[in-house]
Amino acid sequence: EKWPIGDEKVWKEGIPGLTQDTPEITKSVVHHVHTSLARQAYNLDNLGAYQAAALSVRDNLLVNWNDTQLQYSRKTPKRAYYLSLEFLMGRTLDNALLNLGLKDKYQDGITKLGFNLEDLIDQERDAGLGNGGLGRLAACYLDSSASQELPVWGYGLRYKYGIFQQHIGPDGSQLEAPDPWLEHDNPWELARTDVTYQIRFYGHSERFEGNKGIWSGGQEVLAIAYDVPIPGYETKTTNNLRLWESRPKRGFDLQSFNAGDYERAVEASNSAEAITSVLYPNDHTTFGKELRLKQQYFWTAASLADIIRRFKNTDKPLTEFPEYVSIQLNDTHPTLAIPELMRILVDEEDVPWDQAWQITTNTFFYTNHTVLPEALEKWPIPLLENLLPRHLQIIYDINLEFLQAVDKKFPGDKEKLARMSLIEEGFPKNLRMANLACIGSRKVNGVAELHSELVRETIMKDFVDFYGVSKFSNVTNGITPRRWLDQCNPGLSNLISETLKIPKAVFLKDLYKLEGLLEFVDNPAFQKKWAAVKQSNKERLAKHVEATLGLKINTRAMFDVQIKRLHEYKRQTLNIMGVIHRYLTLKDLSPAERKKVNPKVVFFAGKAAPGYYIAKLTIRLIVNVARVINNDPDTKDILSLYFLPDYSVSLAEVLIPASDISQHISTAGTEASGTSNMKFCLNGGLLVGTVDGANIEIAEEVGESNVFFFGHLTPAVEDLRYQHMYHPVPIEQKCPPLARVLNEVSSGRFGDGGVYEPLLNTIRQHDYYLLTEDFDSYIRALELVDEAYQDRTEWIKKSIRTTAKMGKFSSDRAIQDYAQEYWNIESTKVE
Ligand code: T68
Repeated sequence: EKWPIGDEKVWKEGIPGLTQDTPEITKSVVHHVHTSLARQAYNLDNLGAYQAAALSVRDNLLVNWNDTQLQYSRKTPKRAYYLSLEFLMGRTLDNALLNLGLKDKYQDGITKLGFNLEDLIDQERDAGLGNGGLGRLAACYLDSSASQELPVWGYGLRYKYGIFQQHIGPDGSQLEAPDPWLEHDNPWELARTDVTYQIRFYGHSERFEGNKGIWSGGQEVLAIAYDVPIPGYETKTTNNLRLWESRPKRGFDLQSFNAGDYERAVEASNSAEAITSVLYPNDHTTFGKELRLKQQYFWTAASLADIIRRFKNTDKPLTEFPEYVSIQLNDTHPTLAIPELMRILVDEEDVPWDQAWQITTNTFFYTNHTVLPEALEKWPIPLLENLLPRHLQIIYDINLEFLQAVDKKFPGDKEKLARMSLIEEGFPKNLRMANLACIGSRKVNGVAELHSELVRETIMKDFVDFYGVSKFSNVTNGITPRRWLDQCNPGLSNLISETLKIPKAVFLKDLYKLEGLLEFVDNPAFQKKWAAVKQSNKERLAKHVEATLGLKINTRAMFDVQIKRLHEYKRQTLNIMGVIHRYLTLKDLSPAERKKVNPKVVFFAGKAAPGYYIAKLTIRLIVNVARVINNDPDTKDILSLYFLPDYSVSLAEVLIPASDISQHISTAGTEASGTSNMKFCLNGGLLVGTVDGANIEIAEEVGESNVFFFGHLTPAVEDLRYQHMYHPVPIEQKCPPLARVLNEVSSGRFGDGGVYEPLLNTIRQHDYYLLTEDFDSYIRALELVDEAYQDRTEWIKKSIRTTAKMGKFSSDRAIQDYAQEYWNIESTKVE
């Protein structure tokens, strides 16, 4: 290969290397202080020092990034692309240092410069470009792909505002504020103003023979690429997360209006920028807002254009596209990529329709994350017709052909046709995104065994009959042990390494190695060290809470944690009713009896969608119950309750390692997987939970005697709901202890009772999430937890066994499943 430009030697001498030793590191940090920041030692604060350190680390990432990308373009391995509207990355500095293996060196250098690395790490704002599990899963998968040297890129949106900041108002209610994560320059991204695409909206579509069409007119918006390097652990491989920002097309809008319309021109430019301005904070509901649909199309169209341009650089024919490209759809949000690829192939590349469909259905893979009916995405047809007229035609053509095939296989089954159609009848008609994602993809998967079975038996039942069951499989979720063990719990990670006498990298790359801990379960000296790590994590959490909220926490108590989005199906309400029940029970005891009770601290954290009234009321109830309980001299030493505001990845990193027990208590069959359950267990916390999602597989691994299960099983749920609907029994009869709790809330024991009536009524009336059915066994499970915690040695053994059996839940395993079973990609070593 010939050197493309100038003097090769001069060029090569100029290529930067990695800054690997302390003098090089301090030099590069000082360099960034003086040049990138134009500051000096005299006026440098922690924030400035963080920024300079981050820029210095970024230099290292980019050196590796360049080598990786050059390798990919030279060797043209098959690549996979992970399309996700959310990437909940959290902070980067600490993670990048650990993956690069440079944390100690930077610690040294930063100390020499007069700063403390941990303080600098704390300066970073979370990249909160996601709502919860789905977005964090995407982040873990990027880490695992890079760590296993797999050619995987992520594609998403660069929201100006990520998930809102949560504040708690004087009455205990959630208040939302915009998340200013880009207020200071973001050192972890690189604007690629040369990588841009024009994305069309509105306009009109003409049709020609052979399903061809032309889409023109309307409005064009520019997509600009921002690249975020994704370093693998202990490898040079550094992959890319490409996030798109929307901008007005320069010149176009301003010229297309005459001088008198200047204000409208400016409005048009504002509306272009609005597309990527904010992350939608609604999880598990469909909203039907035009701007959200615009986000989805803008992002899928820019990503596909980019993928196709890269493929075309290889000079291979488009018929070979699926041999070089696999695209994973993270939920239905990127499903418009299916008609968009068809449009590009048929309208722009002159590929015959049938061949285009062949290419498309061999390229895409669809992951479902929920079976809750209200969460299945639907888009009003009139909205689509207006915004994406050509895509709607393509969707109709796909639907026609598909329904003809269904009719051929199941002649005359009109109801089946109606259920399977891409279009749901009604006023307005709706596009069913899950149906489109399914028929446009090679494989459909759920995220835990039970969930995948429910996908096959409920929402995809007709499709299983039509395609055969082999199209529908399971990939159980996983979490990255780099962030969720080593980074968040260095004490435990060190102890494991020292005990197993292996470097951390061995088990951080092969999590099954943790099984070696089983040998030490009965070793008293090890048990003691294990308990000491948990204790110091509890103290770290207490310190954090004292510093941020000014509250003092009893670190001798059992720590019980429920942290996740607020949702009725996740049943934070069950938890808070359980806390009130405990409080009432303690109040009934004599002072002497109370002295014998083991203290417990209950933590909640999580955000509610701003328009989700019942979820917000639940927060308000928790906060106000906390105010009463924590100030009651009878009980405050044995029971306290905290709602920690503004839950985030960074807060999770402090909470999870400190938990003794955590709650995963969704109504059976509603939580697709859950991933924090895996994080708690990896950090030696035990679970109390329902027989749902990944809880089941965790219990399979660690043994049921190490998990506190309760509640009805999935097959019972449907019938119980039917009973509640048609043969309701008053709650006083059904569940007297819960009735008592509701009455105490109603009667104003925790502030104005009337406020909570709508929340209480969800339980008293249909009780769709079956709190009254599960309350007794829930309370019993918590009693068993209390008993088990009394025998501290036995508890520690359970804790060790739990961590030891978490191998399966590494996202490395999950990504291997995707890479081998679906994408057919292989790892590529970067020289
Ligand atoms: C979660 N889904 C599942 N959705 O609830 C959880 N939805 O069980 C699972 O472990 C996790 O996905 C990973 O598979 C979500 O987090 C959303 O956040 C969401 C966002 C927008 C629209 C719909």
